[in-house]
Parts: sequence; structure tokens; C-alpha cells
Amino acid sequence: MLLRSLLLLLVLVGAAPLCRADDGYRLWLKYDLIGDAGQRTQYRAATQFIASTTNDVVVKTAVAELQRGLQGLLGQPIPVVAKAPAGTKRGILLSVDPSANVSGSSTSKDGYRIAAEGKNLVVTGKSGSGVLYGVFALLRQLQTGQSISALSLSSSPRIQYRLLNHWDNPNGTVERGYAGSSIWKWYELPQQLDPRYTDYARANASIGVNGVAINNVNASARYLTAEYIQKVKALAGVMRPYGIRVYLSVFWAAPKVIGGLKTSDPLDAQVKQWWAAKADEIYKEIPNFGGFLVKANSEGEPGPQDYGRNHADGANMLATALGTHDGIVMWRAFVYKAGSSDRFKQAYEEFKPLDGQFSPKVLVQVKNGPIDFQAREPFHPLFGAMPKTPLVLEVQITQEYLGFASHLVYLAPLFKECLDADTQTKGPGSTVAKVVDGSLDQHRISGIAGVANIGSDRNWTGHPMGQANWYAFGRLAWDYNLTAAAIATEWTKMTLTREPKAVATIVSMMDKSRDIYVRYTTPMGLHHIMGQNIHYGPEPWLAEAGRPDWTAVYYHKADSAGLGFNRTATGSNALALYSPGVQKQWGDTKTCPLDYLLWFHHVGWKQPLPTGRTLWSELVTRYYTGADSVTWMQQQWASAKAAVDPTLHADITARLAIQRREALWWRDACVLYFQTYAKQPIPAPFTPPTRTLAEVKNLVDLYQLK
Ligand code: BDP
Repeated sequence: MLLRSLLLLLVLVGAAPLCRADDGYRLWLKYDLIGDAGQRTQYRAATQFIASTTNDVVVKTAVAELQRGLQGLLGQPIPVVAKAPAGTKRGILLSVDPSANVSGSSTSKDGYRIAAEGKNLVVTGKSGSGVLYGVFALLRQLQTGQSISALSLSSSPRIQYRLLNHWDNPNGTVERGYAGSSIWKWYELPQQLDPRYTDYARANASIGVNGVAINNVNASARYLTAEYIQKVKALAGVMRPYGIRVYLSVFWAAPKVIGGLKTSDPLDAQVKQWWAAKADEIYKEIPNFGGFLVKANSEGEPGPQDYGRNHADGANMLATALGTHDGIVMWRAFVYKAGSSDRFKQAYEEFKPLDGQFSPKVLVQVKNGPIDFQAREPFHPLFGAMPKTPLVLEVQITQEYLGFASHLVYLAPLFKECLDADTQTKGPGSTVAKVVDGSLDQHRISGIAGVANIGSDRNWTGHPMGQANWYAFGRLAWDYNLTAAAIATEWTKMTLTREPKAVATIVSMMDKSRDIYVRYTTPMGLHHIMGQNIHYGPEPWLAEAGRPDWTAVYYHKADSAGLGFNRTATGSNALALYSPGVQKQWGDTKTCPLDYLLWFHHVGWKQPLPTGRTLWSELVTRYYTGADSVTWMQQQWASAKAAVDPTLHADITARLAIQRREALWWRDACVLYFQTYAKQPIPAPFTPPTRTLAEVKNLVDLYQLK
């Protein structure tokens, strides 16, 4: 009996590694053994050695990553040699050639080419980083089951500065973070380097991210102290071999707060000198430091306007402080003063007049939409309106307004919608993407930033599918012409499963998820009707807050006549900020896409829409079908069960159940509340909510723990 139990124990212990749950830590870089033996044999034949001679630190990273990836995927060690051996062995050669001819941007140093030369595959980068990106592209081929014989790939990023922005604080909290606390352990730095920093760098390099602003834009001055510069230096040291530069968000009033000066006026000589000395001090410690990100005169943060100066005065002073160091200033345009007639217009009104006044080292960083990372926004009117200034597109990867880490919302369609939007400022085809990559106005520098969704949770992003949003950001920053579905397919194959039917099911669910979220939360252009401060759940009835433009009623303007914000000439006229072609299309309720309708028009409840329904009926239809689509997502996900790791599958199943519950919450809250104005019944075939408005309102209090 004892012997039998012991044997059973041995069997169980022995079997344990096989059924180890996938905790999501390895992201899309799993490098698990490829299951298809035939394919493995083919890959093995072509990858019998890695040849590399350069001492470039980033190329060394590329070699190590290639070795690691091939070892995992093919189950055998790959030797690294200085020179390709003569004979029949086939392998991979890595080389740097600054003049290599690669497709895409001709100025970028990050491009790579992969081509068959004789029996070998050669990965040529225009720099060490180019080699690293090429290696990741090659590994991606294997991870997604593509052929590598006679491979010919050539690619260059369209956008030069591809940054993650962390909104992380010194005390370890993350503003709008839903995946645990900050991954940066400030109290341990610089002595202790969590291995996680390296894995973070690997993940970013694998998708082409080449910069990281490590702290919150609501910045603490602490980061500029000598003590913290040492900590930042330690992180920069981890990032450097991965081609990633570190940037800091800076607190405008730092000269006063930590410098002991009486002012932070950008035109004050001592202030200028303080910043120049600070920049020198940082570059002395971190020679490849990237530069500064600044939120100034926004949401209570100090800034140059406190001294009667403007954003250009502030940004240019910092640019001058950077001197000859190779760094940039990203100055955020997310500003809105209290008391403005329409928050939509604020950033435009403050920044448009400054076009042409910024120094060449300054980029102005503009959110994708004019309000604040809503589930759907029209593109920001500053895109196309500041041709003399390089504009960084800022998108939010963390799901502040998109259901935190409990709702499955794949964001590539949202990012693409903005990138593909046609500003028409220089004729048709003047897309936001072309403004941002600098090609429309011939800018030398270009940038894109994503507010990170990364935290200390073992799986990095809380919701396992949130990883896809991090991944998609990087891939689109590299090439905005990739489709959302193509990116989802890559990610799914690398992360979840390569079983073809399951891949198709999951990709279709991901691809529709953002539209579904919009339908059950803010259909047809409703915006900013979410829970106060927390930004979670519905609160369309919110009428009192610190400022009118922090309420919901300011935005939806529901009354007995209809719904929506009139931003045409008879209203706030924010529409006039767009080019004439856009104005024409969006200015008429007959031609305005339904997705943007209530952004620009106050529409009568009974007004017929192109769908054949009245506004009220269309609104209810979208809320109901949106919530029901979550059930469809649950079914899709359930059907992929056999193809996905069981722990991961169960995790997402549970989160989808939360999503369904909360989609019903949004639906009921919004239809019941708007019904008090529309005064019409819930149209057939939908059945009215079984709870009252008062009951649903109570839920908000529960969530906000009031
Ligand atoms: C809003 C967030 C706030 C940020 C701000 C910003 O609610 O926490 O500080 O944006 O971007 O979305 O500065």
C-alpha cells in the first residue's frame, strides 16, 4: 500500500511540469517546442549555426535571443560561430550594414533585411537595433509557422520614436493602471535589478518599441534628484542592449521644488541654467538618455503659463537645456482650462497659434481624440493643423475608459481608426498616420506613444488579452499599414494557440471586440458618460462635479428634444476646427457617420436615421445588441477551449462573465436614464430591463465604494 502511494506520488511529481499552467509571464515570446515534427525538421535544417562577429552590444542581444528562441522552438542548441563554416551546413548570418537597402523609410537606422544568400539566411540591420528587429522578425516567422526557405523580408519603421509612456509613481502605484503595481522597484534600485526589467526590454524590442518614459506625466520632481538619476541610470543600463532609450516625465516646477530657486519661469536666467545643468548631469550618467516628456498647465500641473509664458516658451527652454545632447522634448497638448465653452476646442486654441514657434528638438504630443481616450473619438483636430510642428500621436493602451482589466477589448482597431483618419488638410489622403510619420509635412523627426498597460501582475497586463494591446501598439508604431486582424493573428499564434480554427475564432472575436464595447457603453458618438473619477461603469446622470466638463450631462446634453452635443455652427462650432471636407461630411446629420453622430449633433429622439430606425430605437438597439454580443464572445471563446491552455482559458472565461454582467449594467443604466428624456418604450424585440433606474444608480455607489 505504502509502495503504491509512493509510486503514485512519483508519477504525479514527474507529470507536474507537463501540466504546468501557463501564467502568461512569457507573453508572446514563449518559444515552446514546435509541435509539427515535419516543420521542426525543416527549420532545423536551415538553422544549424548562428554566425556573428560584431561586438555591438545590441547585436550580442540579437545573437542571444536568436539562440534562445531557436533552442526553445526547435529543441536543440544552436552554436554561435564567428564565420559561416564551409560545407553543407546551413545557418543564419547576422551583419550590420548602415547602407543596406531596406524598404520603407530611408532615414531610419532601425531597418533590416532578411534574405537567402547561397545556402544561408542573412539578417542585415542598418544598425545593431536593426539586426535585433530582424532577428525578432525571423523568430516570428517560426513562431507563426511560416516558411523560412528562400525568405525575403525587408522592413523599416515608419515612425522614429516609438515609446511606451508609463504613468508610474515613485510609491509604486500606477495612475490608471489595472495590472498590479509598478514594475519599477524604486526602493531596490540601483543596487537590485529585477530580472523582470530584462524581460520587459525583450518584449518591447520584439515589437520595435525603442523608448520608454518611465514615470507618470503627473510627475514627481524626485526623478530629477541625484539619487533618482542613479536609479534611472540602472534601468537605462538594462534597456540599452535592447536598443531602448529611457525618457523622463518632468515636473515643471522642479527648479523651485528641488532646485531652491524662487521661480520656474522659463525665461528666467537661473531657471534656464538649472535645467541646462540638470540635462548635463543626466547625460553624464546616461549618455543615451532620450529626453523629456512634459505635462504642463494641464489638470492643475504647473507650467509656463503660471508666469505669463506660453507652451512654446516652456518647450523651447527645455530644448535649449538639452543643448547638443541627442535628446528631444515631447510637450503634451492635453490641456483644457476650466470655464471653456467646449473642452473639445481647448488644445487646438492653445496650440494651433504656436505652430512654427517650437524649436527643432520639440515634438508636440497629441492624444488621438479631442477629449480623453474615449472608446471612440473623432481624430484630434490638431492633426493636420500644425504643419510646422512634428506631432506625436498618444494613444492609451491601458484601458482607463475601456473596462480596465475585466473587459476584453482589442485596441488595434481603435488605434487604426485614428491613424487611417483622413484630415484632408492637404487634399484627400492626408491621413493622421502621414501627419505623425512626418511624411505629409516633411519632418525630420516623428513619434508615437502608448500609455502602458503593464504592471506587476505575473501576466503583466491583468487581462491576459491586454497583452495583445501592448503587442499591437508596437507593431502599428512600426508599420501602421498592418491590419488589426493580421496583428491579432500573429499574436494569437505566438501566445495562445496555433490550431487554425481556434486562431480564426479568437481573431474574429478580438477584431469585433472594440465595436462591441462601444455599442454597449457609448454608441453613436456618446462620450464621457462613465463613472466619476474612477472612469469605470456608467454614470450618465452625473450632473455635478468639480467642473462642468467633468460631468456627463455636459457631454450628452439629453433633453426632451433629443440627445448629443451640437458642435456645428449653430452650437459650439468645434467642427470648424477641421478641414472643409471633414466639416462638410460630419456637419450634416445625413452624411455624418452614425459612429460620430452625437459627437457633433443634437439629434431629435424621433429623427429617422439611415438604418431605418429613429434615434431612440437605434440607441436601444445598439445597447441591446452590444450587450448580447458579449454572449457571442463568450460562446466563441468557449469553442476554442480545447486549443488553449486550461488555466488561461478559465481566466478569460471568468473575465468574459464579468464583462457580460457589466455590459448589462451599462445597457440598463443608459437606456433607463435616457428613457426619462425620450419618454418612449423599449422597442420590440427587446424586453425592458427588469431593474429600475434607482437600482442601477445604486450599483455605481457600490463600485466606487461610496
Ligand atoms: C486622463 C487621466 C488622468 C491623466 C490624464 C493625462 O484620467 O489620470 O493624468 O488623462 O493624460 O485620461 O494627463
